[in-house]
Amino acid sequence: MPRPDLAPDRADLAPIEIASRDEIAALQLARLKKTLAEAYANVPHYRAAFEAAGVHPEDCRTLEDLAHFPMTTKADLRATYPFGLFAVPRAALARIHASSGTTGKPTVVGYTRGDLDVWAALVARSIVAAGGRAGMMLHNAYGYGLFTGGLGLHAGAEHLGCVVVPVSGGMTERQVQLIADFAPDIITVTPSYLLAILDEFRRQGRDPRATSLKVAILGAEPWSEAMRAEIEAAFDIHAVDIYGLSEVMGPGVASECVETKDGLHLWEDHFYPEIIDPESGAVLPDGERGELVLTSLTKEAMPVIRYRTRDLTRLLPGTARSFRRMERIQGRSDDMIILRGVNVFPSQIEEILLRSAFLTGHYQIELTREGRMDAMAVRIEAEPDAWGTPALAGEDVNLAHHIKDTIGVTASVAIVAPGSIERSLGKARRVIDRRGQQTG
Ligand code: DLL
Repeated sequence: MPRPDLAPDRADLAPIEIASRDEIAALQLARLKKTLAEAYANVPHYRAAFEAAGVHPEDCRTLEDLAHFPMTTKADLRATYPFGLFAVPRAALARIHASSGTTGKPTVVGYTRGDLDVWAALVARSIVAAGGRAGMMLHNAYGYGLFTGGLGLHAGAEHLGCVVVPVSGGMTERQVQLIADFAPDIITVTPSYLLAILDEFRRQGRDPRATSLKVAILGAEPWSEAMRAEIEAAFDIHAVDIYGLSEVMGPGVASECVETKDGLHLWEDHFYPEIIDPESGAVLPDGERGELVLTSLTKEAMPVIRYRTRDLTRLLPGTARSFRRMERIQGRSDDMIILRGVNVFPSQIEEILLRSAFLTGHYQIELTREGRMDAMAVRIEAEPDAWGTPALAGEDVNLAHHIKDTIGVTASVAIVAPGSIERSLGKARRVIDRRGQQTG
């Protein structure tokens, strides 16, 4: 049976989503000028950074002029920890979120009541783009707490008028039980945790294709087209991509439209995107791959000017909406593996591994140093039905060849038993780099 057509009616879209490019640019410029002026007036860090760069908010006369303004990095957030980039007094704040960060202090972000309203409206817009409607039930398995995923999706779903089931991550057995008993239409979750939920369906002997679910809204970590195909087939649902980051807001900065599934439309009325060359910092033309840099256009508590996301993508013209699209994030520049001089992203390896029908999306990449040579070992779990059968014979060697042919790096591939790779409740840890731990 074909999956239901979930494309929203044009009447369900905000007028700006289908406005002309000129209208969008005019709105962006007006909002950008205001944001620069407020950041300069209210945040000492921005005033100092603008002055050091010899620019003043009034120098921004066109959208392209933004390129003269200094960029902001995660290090700037750390240096001003916890509240140094806030533009409003404490009493004007309504919420704080933070991302744990692998090293050192967390990155702290703040929201006014108005910021929370905009965020909810943009997540609601993202849910509509994914095929959601008022009245649908949404099972939210993103983690609640300081992470923006849980509360972000929650507020957006309520704003739209969905029935929210605030499950959060974890207790996978219960996730399956609640999906079976409550019959939700939508699930919001990281793609890797949805695979853990899929395992649990099978463990309980339940048919994942027989659920009430129509669409999964997946994000917070990189995933591939091959993973989309696997998830859509396994659950017989639509799987769409949602992007965001706490420094800029949280989930709902960009989202995929279910009718096209061709990358994520950036909600350009609230965020101005640029793509830069990560080495030189130069702004690149649309269509070229580089690092995504985002400027908030309406944020009150913590405006961000030219925030370097570290996420690698490219900008493409709009299709289902007037806003520009960004291609699925290939990975973060921090996660790029440099192996014997070749740059590799885990998502490229994933794309190759998942072409095999006998393998699952549970995989991990381990980097070690043998002598002075770096080595990459990939472990991937077999589908339970295939494990121990001749179907897998020679598959490891085939995959290693594919990786060598396609990406140009030598990797060893081991197909391992179902359940042997650590599951995450949120963002999966794909790469374990042990190269610093060894001497050779
Ligand atoms: O992960 C916000 C979020 C929650 C997005 C739920 C989508 C769904 P952070 O914890 O601050 O915020 O992490 C942000 O996660 O810079 C990307 O590297 C990565 N990321 C987020 N969405 C995607 C995606 C949330 N759809 C960082 N594809 C970002 C690839 C993503 N990477």
